[in-house]
Amino acid sequence: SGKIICFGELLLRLGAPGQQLLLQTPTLDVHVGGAEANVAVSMARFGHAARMVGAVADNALGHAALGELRRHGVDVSDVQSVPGRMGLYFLTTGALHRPSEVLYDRADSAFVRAGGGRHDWPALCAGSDWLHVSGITPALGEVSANAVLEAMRAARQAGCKVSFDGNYRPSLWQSWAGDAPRLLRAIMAEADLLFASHRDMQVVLGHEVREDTAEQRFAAGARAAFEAFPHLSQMTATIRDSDSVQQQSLAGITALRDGRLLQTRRYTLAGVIDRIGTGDAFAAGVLHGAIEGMPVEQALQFGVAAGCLKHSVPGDFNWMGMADVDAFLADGGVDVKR
Ligand code: KDG
Repeated sequence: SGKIICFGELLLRLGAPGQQLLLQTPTLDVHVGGAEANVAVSMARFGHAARMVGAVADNALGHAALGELRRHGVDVSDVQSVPGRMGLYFLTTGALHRPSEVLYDRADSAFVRAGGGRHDWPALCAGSDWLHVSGITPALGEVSANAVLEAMRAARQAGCKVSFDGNYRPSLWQSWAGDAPRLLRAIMAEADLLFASHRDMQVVLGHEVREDTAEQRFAAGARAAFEAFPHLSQMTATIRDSDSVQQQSLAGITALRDGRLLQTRRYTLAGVIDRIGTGDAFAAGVLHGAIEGMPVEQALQFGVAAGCLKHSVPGDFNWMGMADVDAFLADGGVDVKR
């Protein structure tokens, strides 16, 4: 097992129960989320020493969020409690062909105000094997973006590997005032392991990736990533299909620098309970594979299995552990395409 630090914003999720609309529900279900926290929880569940780094509001909401992470065995001693408000998001779960909707209420949160908190990055990174960050934090503003870069650079200096998940969130990038392509380029250049979809690469490229199929779009994005980042040896993503909300299909895909695409079989998931956090469950699975020294194909398979299982668990966190993933995988398979 390994030591991983996850840096990012913890959010509270307020969801309309069942298939209700926010407009009609008198009650809301509260869950704790935040993409990097979701990864930290999965990693702890897989038996790694996971440490969350960041800042939360110094009030009952922030303390509750920390309590949830502790419950999963995530070390939260480097999440600072600072003045300000917790970032929130409201969720309406989709039904039939009505997609789910996320409404952010996170502007000027305690995390953003504190620039993610003040941390001794060299010391944190020296004691860790991996740092995991995502494109959500830089999309929150310049101060957060600089904090991500600082963390990543400290990690590289300390010989701690860096995992970056683009996690493209259009509503956050739309309000970004600066040069987003340049920023994301600088960030991705620091990553050892890159999770990115063609949508993340569109931000980097500053133009659309036009291909017919999801696989082709991913491959085009990966080619662009390999051109832009000579040190990168692989790029990974999930490919999903969301025509119907209750039935999803999910596959894991990795492009290797030598031009090969590794793709898992596509799993069809009927009766979806909750698909928020799928990408994070997947990233954690792939990271787990990397830490355990699995071949890329096997790590990809483990990641997609974890992502599939997340669809069965309410909330953002994936409660599934290694035994659950292994049981799921008894049924798995990877196709190698040229
Ligand atoms: O990946 C899941 C996240 O989107 C969710 O936890 C909320 O962190 C979040 C965000 O910023 O969208």
